Amino acid sequence: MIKFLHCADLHLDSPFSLDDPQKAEQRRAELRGAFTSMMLFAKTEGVDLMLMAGDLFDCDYAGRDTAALMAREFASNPKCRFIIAPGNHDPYTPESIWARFQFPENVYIFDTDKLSYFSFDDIGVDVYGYAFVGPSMQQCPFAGKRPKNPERINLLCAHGELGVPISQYCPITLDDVEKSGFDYIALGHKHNTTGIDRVGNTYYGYSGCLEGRDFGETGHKGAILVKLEKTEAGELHAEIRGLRFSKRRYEIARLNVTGCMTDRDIVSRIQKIIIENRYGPDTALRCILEGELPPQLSISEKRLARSVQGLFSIEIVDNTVPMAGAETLSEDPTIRGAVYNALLPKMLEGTPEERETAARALRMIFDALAGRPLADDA
Ligand SMILES: [Mn+2]
Repeated sequence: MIKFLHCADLHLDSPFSLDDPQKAEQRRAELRGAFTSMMLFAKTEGVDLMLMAGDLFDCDYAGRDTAALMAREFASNPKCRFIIAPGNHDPYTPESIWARFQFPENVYIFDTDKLSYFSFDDIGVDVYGYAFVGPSMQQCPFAGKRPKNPERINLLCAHGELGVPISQYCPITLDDVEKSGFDYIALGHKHNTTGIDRVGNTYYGYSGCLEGRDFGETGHKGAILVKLEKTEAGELHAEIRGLRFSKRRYEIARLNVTGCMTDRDIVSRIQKIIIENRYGPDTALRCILEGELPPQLSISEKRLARSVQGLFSIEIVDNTVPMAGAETLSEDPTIRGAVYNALLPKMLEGTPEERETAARALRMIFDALAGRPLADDA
């Protein structure tokens, strides 16, 4: 039986998208922390191999100190072989860190866009792979190819885009996977894990990234631990487990706030979904407010965000419509009723932008008529 970890898309040193630059810097440090946690796990678990399926760096941001950190981590676990298949963000070029930096002996880096492999005779494993040698790749290097020694455990470590035939990032078809003859294909490129599936005799899938970097990459992130055994008859037994290494997670919640009369009502509903979903100090939350609110309640996204407790950070998006009490408003003989009736069709049937503008206009006018200071969005 062999044991390996499958990870990808570390994007070490990449910038984080968060409003607060201090928190973005903290996130960069935490990403390195997630990486070292994974390395510590590999050591204590005694994995034989680590398959790293590309985009370990964002190439514009790859610092030598981060390369040095990686090299130190690799060297501290000499029993584990680290196999790296450079991706579209960290392609193997003569100037790249892969070519120029001296990595320890237990690190194996694919350096061409043709399929090649490393043999590990002591554990009966061949690891195939290839490298991006530039920011894009039009063809799948393993399409129509098969491993040389079918009786061995044959793994593929690869960066590419599965199921997108016109992809610029190494288009891979399910047919390529099914006919490949590999026992396990460790893919990188998609930041949200797909889980590991099986087609024909091949396990395949995306591990996802180690830490989410924005609201497009929600949920816990990590790597995949695989235990594989191949019998003499060529039968495959696999135990596959997703592991969490991320320190934080991005989450998006939609919240209907119809019935709320004050800021405090809205904040207490937000606190309620935080508890229900077990969001906590590890969570960067985007909370999208929906539903109908009294027109005189002027929402400030920033002010609401400052009142919410218990999260790493929160971003509030106000998609509500000022509607409650509409019956009386539409009959209001003053300018309030006239404005309301004029904006109502846009608020009900407009495009999302028109609805937002109409709702904002209504609140501003009502605020102005009531002599309230305008909603503070600063
Ligand atoms: Mn990629």
